[in-house]
Amino acid sequence: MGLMLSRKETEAAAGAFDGTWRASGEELEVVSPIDGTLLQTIVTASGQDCDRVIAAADEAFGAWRLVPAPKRAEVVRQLAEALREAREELSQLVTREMGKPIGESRGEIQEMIDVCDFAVGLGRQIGGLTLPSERAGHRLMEQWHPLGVVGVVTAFNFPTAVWAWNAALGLVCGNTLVWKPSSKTPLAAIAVTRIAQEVLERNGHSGAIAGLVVGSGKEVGERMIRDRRVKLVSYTGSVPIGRHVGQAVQERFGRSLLELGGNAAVIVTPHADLEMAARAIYFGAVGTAGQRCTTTRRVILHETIYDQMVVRLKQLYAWTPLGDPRDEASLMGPLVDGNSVLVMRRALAEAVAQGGEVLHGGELRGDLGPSYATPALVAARNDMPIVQQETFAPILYVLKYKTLDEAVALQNGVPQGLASAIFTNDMREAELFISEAGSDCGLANINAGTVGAEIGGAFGGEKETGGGRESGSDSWKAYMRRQTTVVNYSGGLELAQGVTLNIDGDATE
Ligand code: UN1
Repeated sequence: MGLMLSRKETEAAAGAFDGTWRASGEELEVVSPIDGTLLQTIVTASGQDCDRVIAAADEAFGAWRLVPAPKRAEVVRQLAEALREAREELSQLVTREMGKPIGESRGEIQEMIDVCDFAVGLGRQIGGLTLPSERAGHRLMEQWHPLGVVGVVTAFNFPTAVWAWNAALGLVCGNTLVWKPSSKTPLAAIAVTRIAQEVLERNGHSGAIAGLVVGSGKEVGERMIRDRRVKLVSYTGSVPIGRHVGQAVQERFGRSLLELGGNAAVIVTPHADLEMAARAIYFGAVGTAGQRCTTTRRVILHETIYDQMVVRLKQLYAWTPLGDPRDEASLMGPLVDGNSVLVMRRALAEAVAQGGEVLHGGELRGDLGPSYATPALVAARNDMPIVQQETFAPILYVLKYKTLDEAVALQNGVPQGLASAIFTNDMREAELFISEAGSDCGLANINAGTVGAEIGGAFGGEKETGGGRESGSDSWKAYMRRQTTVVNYSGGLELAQGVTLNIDGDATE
């Protein structure tokens, strides 16, 4: 099979797959954030390549939808096996390409395997309801049918797992895929697509079922969102682009599934296990160099434990093992590129200008490489404009509260609504937080941090996060079309709602 990096580095790889690998767009140099080395040059997909990949996926759908769901699930089972075999190689590739620590990359590949396993079971469970009909001798039921081509647009921070959440479910549901990965992480996408290709072809199916287009949003993304053959666009990324995607897809009455920005907060009450809270907050803020949508960006501390918690967080921040993410000892690696470091520095300057105070970190670490910075802890207020935004960097804003109602209002007082958590051993506080008067987020945890959502639950959030749900629970329903069916086996015609058809005698005249 051979993953991307085993190829000669001088050989430009094709960034489009429709059953064969060929691309005619511009060249793209993929550079490692670890040390700036050129990993590979990719020929990206042109607009025409994109059309071709969508057409091939659409054609492949005709046959794939007819394969019984348990048999499609068997292909996904084999995909999980192939991913298990490639786990270490893929993990190393993810780390080299986007810079997350190797332990986190292994966790990401594990997440792909887990969601495939989940989807295998789903192959025998995508059933609809049978409901009581109001008419005698009638059956009322619903069925779930495959949708068609699913466009999957993924971000750099989870360059493989987010595809897997969509792909494993999408494939078992009978759909075909066109994947547009982030242009920062095409190598992981090419490697994963090759694995999928191998598994599909080995089972006698077209590789075009798992199509790929590496390319710019303008050239390739625009086509995908406007193409009527793409029945569902699953987009993970920023709020402004997500708003554009949602509108463009809606205009043609397509479906979109949006996973946009987060601005997760953790509330710590006086009744919390403070050390447990400090560690969860620390990892939630610093893990993946603050580049998860579930990253802890705000911590809301009760005034009585504020000083103590800040001291402990400062200690943990100062301890941070920052370095080469291939080194098992590094807890934090570089940000994805030099621009992200600039964005982080700009956000810190804005925070200070808006009345915040940097308590720790935020320094460039040019000695380690061009995209390294120390994680920052900033005393702030929730209404500062910069706190209301998602800056994709390791900046944690520290806020203070007096009453729990105030803390919940602060937690909810941002435009985003993805992840949230409370640390408390007081049952009333905990229950209030997850009640209808509590967190308004799609994910709300008690005594567990905001990052590291399990694949078994539905993943996604409210408000500007976009409302989509992926991965576990009944998220599969987004990947299918529902059909309500009445079967009349009574031998007579009975109209619904008690309506009668008054035809006297022979009404043929
Ligand atoms: C993302 O940041 O886009 O909950 C997804 C988590 C991961 C997924 C994050 N399982 O942190």
